[in-house]
Amino acid sequence: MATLACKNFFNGRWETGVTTGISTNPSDLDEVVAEYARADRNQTDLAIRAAADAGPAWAFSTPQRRADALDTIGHELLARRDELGTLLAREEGKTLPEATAEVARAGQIFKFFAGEALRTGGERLASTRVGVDVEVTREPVGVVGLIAPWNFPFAIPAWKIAPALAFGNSVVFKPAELVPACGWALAEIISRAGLPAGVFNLVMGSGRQVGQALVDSPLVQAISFTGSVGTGRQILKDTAERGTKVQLEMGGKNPLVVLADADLDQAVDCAVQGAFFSTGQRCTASSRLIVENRILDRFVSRLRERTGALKVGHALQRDTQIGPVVDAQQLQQNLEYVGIAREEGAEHLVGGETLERATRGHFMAPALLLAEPQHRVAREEIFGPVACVLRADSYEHALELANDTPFGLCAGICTTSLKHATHFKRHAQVGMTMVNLPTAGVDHHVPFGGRKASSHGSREQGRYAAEFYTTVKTAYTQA
Ligand code: TXE
Repeated sequence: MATLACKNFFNGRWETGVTTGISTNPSDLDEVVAEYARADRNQTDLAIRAAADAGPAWAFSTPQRRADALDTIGHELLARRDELGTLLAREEGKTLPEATAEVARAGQIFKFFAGEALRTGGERLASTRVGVDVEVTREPVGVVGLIAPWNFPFAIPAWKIAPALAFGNSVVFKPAELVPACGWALAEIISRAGLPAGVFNLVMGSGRQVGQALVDSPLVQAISFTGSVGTGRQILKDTAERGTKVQLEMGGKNPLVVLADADLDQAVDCAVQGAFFSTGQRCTASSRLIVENRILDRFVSRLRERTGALKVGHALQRDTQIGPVVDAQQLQQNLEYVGIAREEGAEHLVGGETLERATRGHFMAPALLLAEPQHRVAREEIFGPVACVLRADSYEHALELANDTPFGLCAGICTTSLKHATHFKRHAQVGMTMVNLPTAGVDHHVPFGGRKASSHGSREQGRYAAEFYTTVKTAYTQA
């Protein structure tokens, strides 16, 4: 397929970078997906300046204008889901059905926030003083820097860009280096949606140059970041003195508890989907399967069989269930973790080796290990198709293990007991819980985010996104 030429977009114009980079297809390393413009700090500063200049007029634009623009973008994403899904599958490596669904979800997110632009309201309260009115309203924050990872190259940018624009902010968007073509394709749609020049800007390049310029700029009032814990914490430190508003979505080490009373088929389905689909490259992936002792053998034997039978291959092939790992570094990290787990004494149940296919790609057999809670494979985010099973003596023990992690994004339980499901929903120390569902796979219209080391700042998505993308004003009037 043809190689795309992708430029940056700032101040309403398409611009070349200071250097050119490429992205390749992880299913076929001989295929160059895109040649893209890489900006440096100076160019990023120009984009930030353009966003700052365009900000005030956009902030006072009518909600109808913002709603119309977002609706146009959402409509086009939905209409082109197959074509853009193919691009996503080529550049990131998720399977075609997963990729198409992601593009559709990005479209739905824009449509949701088109509605939110019109619904932005406030409150009017009686004052404690006679003859005084109090109004509480929401205003845009200003210039927002949006830093995205590679694993959801349409959906994550969508759930940052759409609310930012809906509430009247101007945007500088930096996609991850592995997926520039997806970022560019989204920007290209946004560039034709009738926004004034400078309101939306795309700047591609490295985290150290482009990302850091966003973090360091005094003109950027808010940063929304999704990525690794290390980078997220660094951003928090770097912005602390200026008091930039920061929202961080970082890692997960999500538990799926399987109790002895669970519907076994359903539990195995949840585990396979949650642990291995999207090649395990989801912050919501179920990487710890905490199984009650009484069904451990039966569960493990079924899960091992299902895992071993998963079809790993080229993301565009029809029968592929698990696409390739995103790049060589991530593949090496996954393989290293399988090695570390074995050295630490975990039992290797299935998978964990590289696979040869007709094309040169980063193919890996999903790996399953029977581990102990203190093993690194059970504590650290791996971000690949590597899951471990942990034994639990009882529900109480399972809950304790589920919460025994520095992370707190999501937690699932498979059970037919209402009592345990209800208790788990209340006591799991996470931002999202799932009962008889995989931990991965969430709705776009409700809050997304976690606790502990997984997240910082207010929630993304749904109506709760207003917390981050607006600032509240309290106005007093003497009648
Ligand atoms: O993340 P980074 P990477 C985890 C996962 C993965 C690891 C590394 O474990 O193996 O992170 O992935 C930009 N200032 N997750 O390298 O480096 C960077 O260019 C500002 C989990 O992709 O955190 C990219 O756009 N920005 C996660 C974004 O930050 C900087 C999803 C994320 O990059 C920057 C992705 C800097 N100094 C990775 N340095 C999840 N749980 O969802 C980098 N960036």
